[in-house]
Amino acid sequence: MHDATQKVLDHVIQLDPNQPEFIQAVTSFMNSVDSLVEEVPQIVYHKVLDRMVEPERVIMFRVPWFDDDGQVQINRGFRVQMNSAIGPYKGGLRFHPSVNLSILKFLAFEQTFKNSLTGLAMGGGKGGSDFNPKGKSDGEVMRFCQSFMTELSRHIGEDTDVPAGDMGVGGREIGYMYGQYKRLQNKSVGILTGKGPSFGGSFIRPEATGYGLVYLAAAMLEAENKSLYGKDCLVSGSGNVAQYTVEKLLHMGAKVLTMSDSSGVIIDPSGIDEKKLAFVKTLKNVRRGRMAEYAQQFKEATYLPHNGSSSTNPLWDVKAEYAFPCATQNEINELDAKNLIANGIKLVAEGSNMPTTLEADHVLMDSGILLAPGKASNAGGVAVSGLEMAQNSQRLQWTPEQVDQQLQQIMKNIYKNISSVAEKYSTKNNFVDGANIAGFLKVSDAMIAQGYV
Ligand code: NDP
Ligand code: 2IT
Repeated sequence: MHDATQKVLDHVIQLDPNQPEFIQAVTSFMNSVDSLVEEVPQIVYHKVLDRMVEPERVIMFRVPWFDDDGQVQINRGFRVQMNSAIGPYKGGLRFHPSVNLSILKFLAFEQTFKNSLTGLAMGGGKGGSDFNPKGKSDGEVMRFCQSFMTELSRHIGEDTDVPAGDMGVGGREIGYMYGQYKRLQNKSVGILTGKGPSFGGSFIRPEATGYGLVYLAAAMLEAENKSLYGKDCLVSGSGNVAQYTVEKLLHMGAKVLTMSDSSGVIIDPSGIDEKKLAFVKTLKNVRRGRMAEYAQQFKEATYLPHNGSSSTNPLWDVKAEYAFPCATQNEINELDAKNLIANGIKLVAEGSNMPTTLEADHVLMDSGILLAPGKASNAGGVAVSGLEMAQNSQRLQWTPEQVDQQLQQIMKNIYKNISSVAEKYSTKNNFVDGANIAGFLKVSDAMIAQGYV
């Protein structure tokens, strides 16, 4: 690494040594953009990298709420407003007990470059809470969301910052937060995306991340004269992204062998078909149950509970052609990556944000397989969020077909952009470098043009 890049990375580590996820995301990014320090010297002159790793603003607040026993509970709320160089801050809210500043800064950092790749005018942000929605009643979730929005409402706006969902935040939570915002501000404006279609939500937003992921993988495979048709695929997770990834893979004629949740993995050698997927959707979205039930319902499947002491995940040790991690960060470690390669995987397309550890990344990249990094391959969700903002500004609602068409076009454009930037600045098919460099060039150009702010 060049001295100038190394200095920025060292400073990040020195300032926040206890933020491992943020350091990981910055390290991976710096590895890609390091070569630009000579090619585009103004990024050093204008201290672009130094500024990019420092959020424009971090908001942290207390969220008190009443549980069903009438006891007051206290959680932490956050919003990281990372970068507004190309548009209003935009990015999801995550409700999960692991949420802390390190995780939200890594997600907001990734989001900034991802959003720039969509071609829409959106800056980067991320927020959420360490609130655990698991096992909470509907009333508890509503009271939490209302309290969370009571504070967040002062910091967001349709032209300032527009949050959406992420892990633990879906249509239910967005609805409750939107209702509370409206009550506080007496305004019906698009301050959140992922709303219900009857109150300003875009069609295809729930599907968009998973569908977009499969569209991008299809574009990559097409360039190699390959396709998804008839191929065995691995999917992890069973939430929003995983469900619609499986759905679109089935539309494309692929066979899906696996899904998972935070308790365990299901392996179904006969394939997860439309009927079984419908079962998973009801199980996870309506009954909020565990994937273990899948193997009770469909006897051909095996359920393997996560074993805390195991250093590998059995899901990544199933023989298949293509893999779609759609659960959470660092879900593929070095050994998992080696298992994937040993089993003949040809493509890994990331639905989750930063699913691979730095070591796993090296294993996958060195193996020469196709690796689609999250900031490109999961950008379909935020892209349709951008389309929802456009519809809200127009006070119009486009048809599902219109939105899906635009999503397909955006994912094709992302593929073309990251592959041509990879060829120009790195090596053919190095989509990690392609995505990082393409995102960086667009955001840095806007930052330089706007002076030292
Ligand atoms: P959901 O909350 O809907 O689903 C998350 C899924 O991952 C659940 O099945 C959950 O299991 C599982 N999971 C969580 N932690 C673990 C773990 N430690 N080990 C195994 N499985 C785990 O979230 P999303 O589907 O929205 O998000 C998934 C990923 O995609 C995240 O990385 C998110 O940042 C990313 N993403 C999401 C977008 C969106 O629009 N929603 C857009 C782009 C990226 P359980 O049911 O047990 O909790
Ligand atoms: O990680 C992501 O891109 C998201 N959670 C979606 C963000 C959004 O604003 O739609």
